[in-house]
Amino acid sequence: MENDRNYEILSAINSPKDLKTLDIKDLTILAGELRHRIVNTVSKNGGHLASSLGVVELTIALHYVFDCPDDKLIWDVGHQCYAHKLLTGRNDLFPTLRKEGGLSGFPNRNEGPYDCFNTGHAGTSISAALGFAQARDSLKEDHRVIAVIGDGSMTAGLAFEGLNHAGSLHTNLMVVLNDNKMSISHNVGALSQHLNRIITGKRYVKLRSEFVQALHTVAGDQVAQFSKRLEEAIKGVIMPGRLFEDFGYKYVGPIEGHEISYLIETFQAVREIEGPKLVHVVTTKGKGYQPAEEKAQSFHGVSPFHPSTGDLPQAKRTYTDVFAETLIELAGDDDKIVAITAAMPEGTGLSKFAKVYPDRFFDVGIAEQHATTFAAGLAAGGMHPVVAIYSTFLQRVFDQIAHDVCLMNLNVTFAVDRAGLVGEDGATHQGVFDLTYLRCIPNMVVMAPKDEEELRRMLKTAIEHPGPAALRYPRGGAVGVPLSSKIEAIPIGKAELLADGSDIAIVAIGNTVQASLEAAQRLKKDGFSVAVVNARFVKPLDEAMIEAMGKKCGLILTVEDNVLAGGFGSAVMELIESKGLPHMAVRRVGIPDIFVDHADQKRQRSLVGIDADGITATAREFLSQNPLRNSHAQTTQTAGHPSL
Ligand SMILES: Cc1ncc(C[n+]2csc(CCOP(=O)(O)OP(=O)(O)O)c2C)c(N)n1
Repeated sequence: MENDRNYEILSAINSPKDLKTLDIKDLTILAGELRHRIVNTVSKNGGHLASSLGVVELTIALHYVFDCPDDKLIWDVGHQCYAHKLLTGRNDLFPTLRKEGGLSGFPNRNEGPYDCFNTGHAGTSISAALGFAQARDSLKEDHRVIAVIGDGSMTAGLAFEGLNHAGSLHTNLMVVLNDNKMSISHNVGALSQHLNRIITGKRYVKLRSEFVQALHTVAGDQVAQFSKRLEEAIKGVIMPGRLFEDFGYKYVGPIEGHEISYLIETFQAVREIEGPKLVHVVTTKGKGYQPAEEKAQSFHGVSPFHPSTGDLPQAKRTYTDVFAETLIELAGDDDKIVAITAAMPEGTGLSKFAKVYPDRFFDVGIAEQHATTFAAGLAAGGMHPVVAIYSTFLQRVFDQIAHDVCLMNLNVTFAVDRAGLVGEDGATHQGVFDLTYLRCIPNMVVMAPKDEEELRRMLKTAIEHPGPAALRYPRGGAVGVPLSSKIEAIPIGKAELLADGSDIAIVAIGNTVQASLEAAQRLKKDGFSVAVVNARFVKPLDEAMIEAMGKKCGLILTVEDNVLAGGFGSAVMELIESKGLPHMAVRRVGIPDIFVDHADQKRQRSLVGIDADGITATAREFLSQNPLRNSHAQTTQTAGHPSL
């Protein structure tokens, strides 16, 4: 791929109106320019490449036929919206994609009226579109509403809830099913097989008519009657879109999704049909950029890469890698261990597990709630299920965790990946609520490792614990500590004192422990005596340790990569309140009551003050506000730090 290109047609498009004056030849050239612009930018900024490349013609056709922003276009997940951004006045800003202060990688209402609904999690588009359609009807407005949803996202239960409701409301709504046979990995499940049958259905349709015709010719009335019934039955199995027709939709498809003229004609015709309709469009993920077409899974979401060769950077060893390898190791000794992912075999590392234990691995599709209740059933039936889900997607599963797992105190392990601030994916993907929503549920054990060796130990601890347990670990590279050959479980609720001290106790959880150790070093240079506790458990807390350190230091500074509301620091405060512990002041470092936008992960940590700089600054302020907490602090203050 050449690096520089003159985007002659694209540069002249300031809004979708400008598209409508172009002919098919120019629209086809525009598709090439969009692809080039997307590959070029994503190769620098990282992002979701293959999905966006797959919908270039679809996006052009939708904006050509419909009149956004009056018409409402809602992208499911929204990771495929780059061409949409480029055609809706954001070409100039596109180089800022996923950068701090720049364009979001997902639809975002703050960027203007063309992004009418924020997305990032799968399966929301049909429900949201139906809400828009109903609002339009209630307000007696007149515009169209279109949801674009992938075959992967269609496996989400929420998508079916929307589909089901829309089918009964009979309002004007168009669902575009973008079928590329892929979720991030190959799509799974019966729906995916159904769609495949539709796509390859021409063969069956031909077969059906030949068969029925043959029956008519050779048979009399009775057999003809039978053949009619048979035809109906066959139709149910093989008529394209019968499933959607039964849901109350007019089904149109399957349609080749890279033929602009064909797409335009189809949308123009379907636009005029009243009621709910579903257009089934068949696309190729990664279309037009060979490396992404060949390795659609690897190019789903990428870090910066070399655009001419398509060479992806070598990934650093991550917490996810260590999790997957440890699970394989533990599964060797315990054949009750099974692993479950909700459409993220690569992201959670479980694809490695699947290679070793294919019969003990389950990809359930984008169905986090089902994954959890399925795990509950497995546990109730005597297995040791490990459910690996990103923190942000586990948000969906609160009720299943409470009602289906914790209420029965079942042995389900939750491996909560991408916990904490995640970087460029931004607000929709931050994993910053899990400590809060997990620790409030009875029976749940909640832990977070300070490094990858502790992750190994916590995974063993969780699986051996005869009830529900969650361990959460961050996105990105592990610390790089050596791994022991024998994995030792950790006693439940046991913290680790990493450094003793008497002026202030920094009590940190998970990935904030390393930064806290660094902050302690700096505070020591200031002359303070600083204790550092690796809390390990958010629930149950190591009450004895916290009480002892609180009594000794008088000041407790809690640190977490989670929202402050209801998080780890709150747990410590609740402990102090419930035990009526005297003479202890607590200050909490964590994420304030905001949604943290996209930026790189390091920068995000710095912005909310959970890195070493931030922890040091808060500790200094805390110490300065409490100079008389204990005698040692008093001596230190008067001796060396009058300015604090
Ligand atoms: C609730 C939820 N679970 C998991 C994900 C992670 N995820 C992002 S895109 C994607 C696959 C979507 O597949 P599809 O809808 O077919 O779109 P495609 O990328 O194939 O165009 C997944 C699993 C998510 N965004 N939301």
